Amino acid sequence: MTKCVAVLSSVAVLGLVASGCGGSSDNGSSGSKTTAKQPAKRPAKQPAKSGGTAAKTIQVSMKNIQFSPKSISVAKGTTVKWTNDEGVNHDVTKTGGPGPKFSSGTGNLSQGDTYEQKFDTPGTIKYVCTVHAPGMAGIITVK
Ligand SMILES: [Cu+2]
Repeated sequence: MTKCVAVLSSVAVLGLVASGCGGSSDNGSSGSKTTAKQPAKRPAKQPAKSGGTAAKTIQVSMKNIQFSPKSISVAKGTTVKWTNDEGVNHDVTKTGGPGPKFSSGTGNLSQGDTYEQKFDTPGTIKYVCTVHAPGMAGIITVK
């Protein structure tokens, strides 16, 4: 089929329609798009950076033996990313609310470490740093 692509390419350069290449459905991904410009390499598979409203990430800092912000409200499907911003080990461990349990592992987040968790189930999730609980706790409201 590579030969066919090459022919198709050169035909396209000549400005002719590629009808002579044994059917148009051969190159499955082309669909109705007529952008046959780079037939050799095909990096067009990348889903164009998951922007949009669905895949969002909210940052929470761990600083002064607190989560900051302590309470956040996020849309369903949001990922929360915690970052330890001080030289004290912390962790992120769910203590209540809907959805799956999660924990970064007791006290295993050193300075600069991050932990991510996605929230798909609406409700109020409570979590703590088990090292500094109950003083170091946070709430995530998923809508
Ligand atoms: Cu802590």
